[in-house]
Amino acid sequence: TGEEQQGAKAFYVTTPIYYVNDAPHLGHAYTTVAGDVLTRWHRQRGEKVWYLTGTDEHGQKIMRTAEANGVSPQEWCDRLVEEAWKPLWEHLEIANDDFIRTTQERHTARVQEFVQDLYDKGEIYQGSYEGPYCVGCEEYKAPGDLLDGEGEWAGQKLCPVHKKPVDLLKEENYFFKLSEYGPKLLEHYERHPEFIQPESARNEVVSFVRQGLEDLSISRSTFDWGVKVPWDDKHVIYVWIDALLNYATAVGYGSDQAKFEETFPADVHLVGKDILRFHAVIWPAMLMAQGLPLPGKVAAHGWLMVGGEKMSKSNLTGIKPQDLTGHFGVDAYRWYFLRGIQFGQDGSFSWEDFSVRYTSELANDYGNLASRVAAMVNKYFDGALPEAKGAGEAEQAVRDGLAKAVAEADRRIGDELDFSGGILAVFDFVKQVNGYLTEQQPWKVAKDTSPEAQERLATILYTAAESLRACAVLLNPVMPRTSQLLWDSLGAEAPLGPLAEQRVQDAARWGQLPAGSTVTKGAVLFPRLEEPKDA
Ligand code: ME8
Repeated sequence: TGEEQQGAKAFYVTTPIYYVNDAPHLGHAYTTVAGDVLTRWHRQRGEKVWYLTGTDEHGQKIMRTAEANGVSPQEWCDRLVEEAWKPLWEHLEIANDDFIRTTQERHTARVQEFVQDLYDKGEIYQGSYEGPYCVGCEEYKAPGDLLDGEGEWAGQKLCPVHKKPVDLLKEENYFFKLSEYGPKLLEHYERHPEFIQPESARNEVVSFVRQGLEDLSISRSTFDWGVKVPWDDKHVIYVWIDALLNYATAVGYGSDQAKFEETFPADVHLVGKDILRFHAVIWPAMLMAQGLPLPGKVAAHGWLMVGGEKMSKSNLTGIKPQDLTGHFGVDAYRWYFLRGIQFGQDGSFSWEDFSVRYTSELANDYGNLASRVAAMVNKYFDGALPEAKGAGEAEQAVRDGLAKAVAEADRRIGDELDFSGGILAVFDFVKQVNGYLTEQQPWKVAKDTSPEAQERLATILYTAAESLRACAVLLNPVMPRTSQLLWDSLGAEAPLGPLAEQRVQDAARWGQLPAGSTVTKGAVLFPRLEEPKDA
């Protein structure tokens, strides 16, 4: 759009690039939907935004999975990306601008250059690593962090995340002088308290770095599914060094300087708390070593839990995102996890909780408001939005409520990544408008045919419809399909233009829907739920 300045820095949002050892589950979708909502929110502020997601395709975990399935790692990755990952993001209406795969040449060539540069600068030296490694995490582990195995694993050490035995490595590696970056990192955390969110995550990282950092092995020499170390092709680059660099290579690092400067560094790296240290310690140290600017924020969210454990590819109990969207719809799905879980905290999912919230908040509060208003405008004014003549105290209270909802949602979602708080602010406003209608009783006012009563009726219905106009705008980043249905039902597109071009900053400006707009009894926003099959 014309507002976007050519050459201005984009607001750059990333998700982790996910391992393609298996299909995506609710946890991956949680991060990616959050990023999408943040992206769409900033777009509706009129900002230029760049939203990146992708897949992490190297390393032992992928290699072993491919072997177990009797195909080459590359074939396995191609299949999973095309058949599972990209289709899910399309299904969930994820508006990413790019999708990076770490096996792409645009990535691998630049990763080699980056690592070669560090080697030339003396930031990398040769050594050997002896110690535990968890292939599930693709992470070198500190012996003190491991659990003691029992039963079939008696005498073995287990990864605290995967609860499975770790591998014991003894191999030649190259090391990055990470230990030298502790003081600089601490200084950065100190000067930029917003760098790690939430507070608890920040504290964890600070105390971890204060204990002293060890140098990091950045290559592996006992398998070959990875990017080759350019000066020693018996080694492949450690998958995490390869992976973190996606945030740079995808936006033109080493290939398109203009694009790189317009985009890099990320304003927000969204991550689960499992991979916080990689993003808040290793990644900034790599950037410092190369003299590149650091990201604005690493935002760690909590885990979706199943039966008290982190939901993972192996303990999903069979729930796929598609099972939930099939039952509740894509928009309700996008809404539910952000509405129900405080971003940063762990949360769990249950069909029952989802059903209850769907029915009370989406169908009864929001959906009903939209259908009632459209029905009354049709019944009393033949579907032509009436003009509001004069506003009383009750109408002023609605306008004030809207102004408050807009300011609060904008601050919470756009600035603080407090998705549940921001969504709640909008839904409180929905409740307020419902309360307004209950008090004003337009259906009773309508029975009085006097001109004063008819004017009053017009004012009430206009107030409700104009409130809904704002709800469609504010909820569009979260629920784009239903917001469009509402936008269409209010006849807003013709006078006001496309929904995605409505600005958050203008959402509270009263009186945008012109009198005479054609209000139709559109599709039901949130249909009554079918009984679950097993109920
Ligand atoms: O870690 N709850 O990939 P990954 C919430 N390739 N979020 C969850 C989750 C859960 N139970 N399970 C997974 C990797 N996630 C690396 C990343 S980035 C340079 C490389 C989400 O496939 C969450 O965002 O294991 C978590 O950080 C990510 O998926 C891990 O995905």
